[in-house]
Amino acid sequence: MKNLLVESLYPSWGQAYQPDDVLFESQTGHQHLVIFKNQQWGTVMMLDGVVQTTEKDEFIYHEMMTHVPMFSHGQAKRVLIIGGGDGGILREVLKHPTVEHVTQVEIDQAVIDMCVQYLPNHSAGAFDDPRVNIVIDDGVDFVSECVEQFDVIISDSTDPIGPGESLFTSKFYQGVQSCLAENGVFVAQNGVSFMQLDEVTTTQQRLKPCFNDVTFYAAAVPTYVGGIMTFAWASQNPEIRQIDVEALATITEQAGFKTRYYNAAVHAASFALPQYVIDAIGELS
Ligand code: AG3
Repeated sequence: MKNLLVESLYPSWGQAYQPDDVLFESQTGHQHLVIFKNQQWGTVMMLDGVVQTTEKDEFIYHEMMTHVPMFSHGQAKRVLIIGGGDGGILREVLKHPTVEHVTQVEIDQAVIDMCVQYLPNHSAGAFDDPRVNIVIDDGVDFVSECVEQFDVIISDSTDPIGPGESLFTSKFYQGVQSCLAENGVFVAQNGVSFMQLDEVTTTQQRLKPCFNDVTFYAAAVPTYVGGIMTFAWASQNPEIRQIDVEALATITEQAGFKTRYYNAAVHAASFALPQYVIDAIGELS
């Protein structure tokens, strides 16, 4: 293998890709964006040297970030997506027949444009859906000033370095709290827990003052190397995540669309956390 593209996330260890063809590369004004082809993973998108998404394994992340909060809520009509410029979350959200309106706030127009062009199956036409309103803005500013309320809010951010950093702050979580409807659910990508355990404890500490129920759920996403990725979960109503597997199975069946990773049993099991994560966040409520 030659001319490898090495992920720069961790200082002394990482993953490397052989780019067969670099489709796009530029400094967008917000971050460094590169999209390339790789034999194993298909088309890959990196921001500031960190793998964001690949054609081959994107479904795991996008289904778990979307269907866990959406099916737990059960009747989400209004959804807010922060980040997610590749359109993968939007595509999954729109599969839910309950959805009437989606607002997506992405800071970087270039990510949307280049992903529509080079990763078209991520959005699969979702940006053209009449239920969707795209806002190019900073996520923290948007939630701080927003007067609307949403049933589900999904934060599909980069790691807390560069433009993604503000999406892990108390200010952002306070904004999310203020625009989450009654019985609403907030979820956020929260890093690979074995490698980024401080992210789990920091998020827990910052979410706790704003929400009655704060926890994490997990899934292993192959190209987010280092073990399981944790997703933060926050809501004011602890009952929302107590939904049992059978009830979930009925709801998912009624929704009438197919998934490739998500199912009711995976949903329920994803809230089981390894002991080192439980110990790090203290007693779970
Ligand atoms: N955003 C999350 C990428 C996180 C990578 N971090 C890591 N491996 N620790 C993905 C955007 C997909 N829509």
